[in-house]
Amino acid sequence: MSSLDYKALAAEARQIFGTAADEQELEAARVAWIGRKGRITVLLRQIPELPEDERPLAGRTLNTLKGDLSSLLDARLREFADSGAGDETGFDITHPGRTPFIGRLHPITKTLDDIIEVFREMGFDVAEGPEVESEYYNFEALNIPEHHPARGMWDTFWTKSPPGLVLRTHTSPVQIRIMENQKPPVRIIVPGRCYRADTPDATHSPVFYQVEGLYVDEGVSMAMLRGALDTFAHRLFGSDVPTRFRPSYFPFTEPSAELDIGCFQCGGNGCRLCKGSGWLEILGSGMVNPELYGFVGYDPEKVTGYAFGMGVERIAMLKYGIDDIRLLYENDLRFLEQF
Ligand code: FA5
Repeated sequence: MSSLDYKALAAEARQIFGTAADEQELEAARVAWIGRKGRITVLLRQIPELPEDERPLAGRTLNTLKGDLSSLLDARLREFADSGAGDETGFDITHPGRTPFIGRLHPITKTLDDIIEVFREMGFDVAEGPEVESEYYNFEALNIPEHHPARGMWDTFWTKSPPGLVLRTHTSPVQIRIMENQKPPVRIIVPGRCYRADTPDATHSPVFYQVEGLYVDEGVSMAMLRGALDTFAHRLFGSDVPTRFRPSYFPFTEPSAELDIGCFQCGGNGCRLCKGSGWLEILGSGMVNPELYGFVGYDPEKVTGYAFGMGVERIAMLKYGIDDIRLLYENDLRFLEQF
C-alpha cells in the first residue's frame, strides 16, 4: 500500500460519506467501508501479508482513515437528526425550546427591599455610609467613649494596617455622619452591612445587615417611634403578629427599648430558636440621646428625635420561616431556589 493509493482511497471514501443523501445511504457507506467486511477493515486485516517495511505506514494510514470516517459518519448522523423533523427550512417548530435559567433575588435582598419600601412610604429617605469606620463615628460620637463598659456590647473587628479603624459594628455611625451635614428635619433609613466577632449560631452571623432609622425634628416623641415601628411590623408580618416593646439600654438613646416579635417557630411557647422565651428580638431603638446633638451642632433645647436599628436577617428568618441564619450565607441552590 503506497501513500498515493491511500490518498485516492481516502478521497473516494470521504466523497461517499460526505454526499450520502439520507441515513440509509450513510449506513450503506458504513457497511461498505468500515463495517466488519468493509474495504478498510479488509485492508487492515491484510497488513500482515505486506512486505515488512510497508506494514507500519499502512497500519497508521488505514487506522487514521478509519477514525476520520467514523467522525464524519457521526457528524452526518447529527446533521440528519437535527433537521429530521423540520419543515423545508430545517426548522422544527414542535421542538421544545431551551428554558433559560432565571435567577432570583436573595431573601436578604428581598427583605431589604420590603423594609425600605415601608419606610419610604412613611417619608424616610435612604442614606449610606462606609463599612470601614473610624472609632470616632462607630463609638465616640455615639456617646461611647474609650473604656466605656458599653463597648463590650459589640465584639469588634479592628484593622491592623492602618491600625485603629473598625469594621462598623452597626449602622448607627451613619446617624452622626448625616446629622453633621444636614440641618433638622432629618428623616432617613440606612441599609448596610455590619460586622461583629460573634460566634456563629442559629441567630448570629459575623457579617449581617442592619437598617438604621433616624428621625429628628421639633416635637418628635416616643409615641411616634412606637407608632412607626408597629406600622412597620404589621406591614411586614401581617396585622396579627404580636409585638412588644422591652426596656433596654443603648448609650446613644435615652430612653431605649427593643422590639420583639412573637416567635414563628413555636408560636410563643418557647423553642430552641427563641431560646425558650417565645419572642425574637428584631431591633433596638429609643429617643436620640441629647448628648449626640453636642457632637453635630444641633440644639437639644429645640429638637428631639428617635432612632432604631434592626437586623435584616432576623426579619428575613421571621418572614420566610428560616430557622438558622447560616442558611442565608451558604449559597446552597436547593435553599435559594425556594424563594
Ligand atoms: C445595635 O446595633 C444598635 N445600633 C441599634 C440601635 C440603633 C439602637 C439606633 C438604638 C438606636 P444591637 O446590638 O441590639 O443594637 O443590634 C441590633 C439588631 O441587629 C439586633 O436586634 C439583631 O436583630 C441584629 N444583630 C445583632 N447582632 C447580630 C448578629 N451577629 N447576626 C445577626 N443579626 C444581628
